[in-house]
Amino acid sequence: MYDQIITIERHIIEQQRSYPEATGVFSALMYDIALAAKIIAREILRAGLADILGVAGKVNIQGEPQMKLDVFAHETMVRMNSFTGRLAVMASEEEEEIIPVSDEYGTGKYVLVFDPLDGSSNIDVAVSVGTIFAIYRRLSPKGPGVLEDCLQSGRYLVAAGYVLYGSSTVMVYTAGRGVHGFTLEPSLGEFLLSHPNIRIPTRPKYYSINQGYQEYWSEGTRQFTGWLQGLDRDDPREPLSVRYIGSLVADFHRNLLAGGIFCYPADSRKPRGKLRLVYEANPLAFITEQAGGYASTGRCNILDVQPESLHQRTPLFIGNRELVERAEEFIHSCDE
Ligand code: P6P
Repeated sequence: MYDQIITIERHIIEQQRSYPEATGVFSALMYDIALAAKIIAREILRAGLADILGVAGKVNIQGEPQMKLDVFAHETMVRMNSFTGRLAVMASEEEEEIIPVSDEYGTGKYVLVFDPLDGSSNIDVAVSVGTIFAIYRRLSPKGPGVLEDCLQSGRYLVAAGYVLYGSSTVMVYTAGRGVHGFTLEPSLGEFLLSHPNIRIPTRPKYYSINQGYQEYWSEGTRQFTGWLQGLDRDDPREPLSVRYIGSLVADFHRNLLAGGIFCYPADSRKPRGKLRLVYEANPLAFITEQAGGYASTGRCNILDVQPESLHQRTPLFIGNRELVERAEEFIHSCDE
């Protein structure tokens, strides 16, 4: 029975064996992220109870004022990666500027960008939330990393992943050799391999979009969603079920496992969409492509977009390739 228990640490080491030149630094970086995920998971679980049990929910065990969970997640990711000498620089959804790594502990060859807790507004209603991360090799030659290290296109990603804090805590990552999912076994404090070699199902089941914004959509997006619902007389199809949680990682994870498409299009109020290119769309696009799917802005592959600023937004259509390409066709033919 025990030879079937594969921890994320063992999995990363086995993946590392495929890279003869590997020095182990990348593997150690992935452990650091997995540990940060465990710390964040514990706090999220406790935060809910703090409100219910009335424990000193407004001060933490050090007697400090209780942080907002997204700040806590951000601080945890930064702390777990600042003094390891593995990174040149970090960037977070929670910080306007890049986060230089202390020279005191040496700077490494990797770059880590992340959204520490996406969808955190959902916590109060016990909806799943998530951490999203992406890893690049540095471009700058040495010393503290710079902004350009964080503005690489998704084509240069070394690894990407997310952690879903829900009914269970699931960590999914790719290092360019398939997509692998691990479920946290709280009694062991270990992420155990639960979803080896994830492939997006050929037959999609769901589509995810905020239908409430329909009046702001472009004609192309409107016609595309009509097609998804089987309403296009010229090209009738089996209607897909709509599922929209309003928490990106939760919606993405369900569609990755069950098949489908998640859409956050540009609209008349948000001409560049809402979601962030660098630390949301790019990592999820890399994972999707590794799982046999595709991610687009509606006009081109997300991974080919050259970021111009750290927090820039992008429209996002991500999931089954045939659905995403159909979205591109509607947008290409209907929108200017
Ligand atoms: P809307 C949460 O605020 C978030 O950033 C993503 O997690 C989610 O997919 C999206 O925004 C939901 O946005 O405009 O539909 O509420």
